[in-house]
Amino acid sequence: MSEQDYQPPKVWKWNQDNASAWSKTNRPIAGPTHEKSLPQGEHPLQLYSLGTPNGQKVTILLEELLAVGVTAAEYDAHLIRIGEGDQFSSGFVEINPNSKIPALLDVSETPPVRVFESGAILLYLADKFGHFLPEDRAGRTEALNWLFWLQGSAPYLGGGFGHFYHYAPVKIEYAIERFTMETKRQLDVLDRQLAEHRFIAGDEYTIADIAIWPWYGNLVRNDQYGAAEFLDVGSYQHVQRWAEEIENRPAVQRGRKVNRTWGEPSEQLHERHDAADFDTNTEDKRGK
Ligand SMILES: N[C@@H](CCC(=O)N[C@@H](CS)C(=O)NCC(=O)O)C(=O)O
Repeated sequence: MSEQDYQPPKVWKWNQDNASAWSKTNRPIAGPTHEKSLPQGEHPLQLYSLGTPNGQKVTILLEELLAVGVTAAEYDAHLIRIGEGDQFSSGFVEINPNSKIPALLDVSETPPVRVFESGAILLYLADKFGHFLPEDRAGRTEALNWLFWLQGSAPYLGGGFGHFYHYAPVKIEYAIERFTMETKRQLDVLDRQLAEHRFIAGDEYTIADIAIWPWYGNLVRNDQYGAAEFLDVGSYQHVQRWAEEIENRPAVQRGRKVNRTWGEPSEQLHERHDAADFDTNTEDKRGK
């Protein structure tokens, strides 16, 4: 049936025979599918994640915190393979009832504190350790404006544009048009802001940059969806300048490798339990 002929039925039914690449991920119900507890390492922070843009936000902030000497931000990053359904284990659902990476357990607190939603994790860590979020009310509010902007905007980029332009098995003009329009509008929002400011929320590098870069930085650096030419990303020159500056930060270079299972082997560190893992355990070095 072509998309023009499709008429939604009166009541939607879950077709479980429809075994697509995402059939282990996409379900119309919440809750666990299997009993399994989560592994736990030795560090104060236990992260359960995957190196997608939402995952990168947290590992970049953790690496930035360690880089400024916050040893209490030491962390174990455990790999959650969402294509295999790891996010539906009973242990994962206990710390994130929404079954999506990233999820954090702070075992340095009594009782341990669970944190889910990447934006909430960034805010929790910035508040807890007093870095990458201005203390004055106006500065803090501006950084949070952009953090919440990202949390509301990225689903149009990922679930909208990225899905229909890159992942969907059929190319649907209506959907690609709609989400391209919105993605380009968002890039223009960022470009105008970055024309006036070195960083997203002003002169200071904050969790707003750390949240936005994995999505829009990777996009304009052509590390996401192979859409650089299609979106004419070169025309967003202020976003380009900002994206390059952030990409050059050593903590960003480390953070983006954590829990990544695709791309160059040297860019993939499946699990991170120690700072030395970056030198010895990336996929090009493991077992050598
Ligand atoms: N709003 C959430 C979104 C998290 C999210 O969409 N995670 C995706 C990977 S990037 C996921 O875990 N998908 C698995 C699933 O949908 O079952 C956040 O910011 O943490």
